[in-house]
Amino acid sequence: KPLAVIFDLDGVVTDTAHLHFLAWQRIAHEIGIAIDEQINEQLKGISRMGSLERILRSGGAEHRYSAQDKHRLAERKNAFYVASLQQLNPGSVLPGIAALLEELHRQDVRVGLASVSLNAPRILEALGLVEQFDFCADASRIQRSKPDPEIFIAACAGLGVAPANCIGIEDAQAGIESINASGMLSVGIGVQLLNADLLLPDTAQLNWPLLQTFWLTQHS
Ligand code: G16
Ligand code: MG
Repeated sequence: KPLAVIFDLDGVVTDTAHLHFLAWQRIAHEIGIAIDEQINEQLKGISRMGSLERILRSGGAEHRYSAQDKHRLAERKNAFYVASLQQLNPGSVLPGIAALLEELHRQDVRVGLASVSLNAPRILEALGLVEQFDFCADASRIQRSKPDPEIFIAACAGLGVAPANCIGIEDAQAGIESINASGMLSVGIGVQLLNADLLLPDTAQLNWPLLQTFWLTQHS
């Protein structure tokens, strides 16, 4: 069996993508850029500054702002986003996740978090899941965002488990690439992801027997 399972946060443990979108939409509107849910897909798993750069580019405004302006916009977006996190509670955990976390602990499988969100600790707190994670990679100490494997490798290192003994779970294409490059097995959540070693339509399908069977199939 795997020695550890490492989770992405947004899109796997809870759905904060819509809250990110609403906060970005507000900022974009203020500077005269219209964004729709389609661009939101491209922002999943992408860092805060990386997301802002993509939004500015989509409005042809990438050269209109200084580095300082961009920092101010990103900070303003984060203030809206953090305020909206107040709606999160234990009921906001995606289907199947709470039961899987409990079963992993019963099975003595280590549990890690690999989120690029600087708000990850407060989100886990709001969801009542702090105790369920043996180690959370610190997004502020990551040099290279997903699809680089750095954050998943940091989560493995913090758990003291080699990537070859881990499963990573992601809902974003950049995240699947990050897991694959780290040497872990990848589980994708969603229908449009490429290159996941196992692809499931949603988190409700996730459970320990399925992960165990998947692991055995990959190692036979
Ligand atoms: C999440 C979201 C991204 C967001 C990023 C940074 O990543 O998917 O849309 O831009 O975190 O978040 P923050 O602005 O809170 O630092 P993940 O890795 O949890 O999917
Ligand atoms: Mg995600």
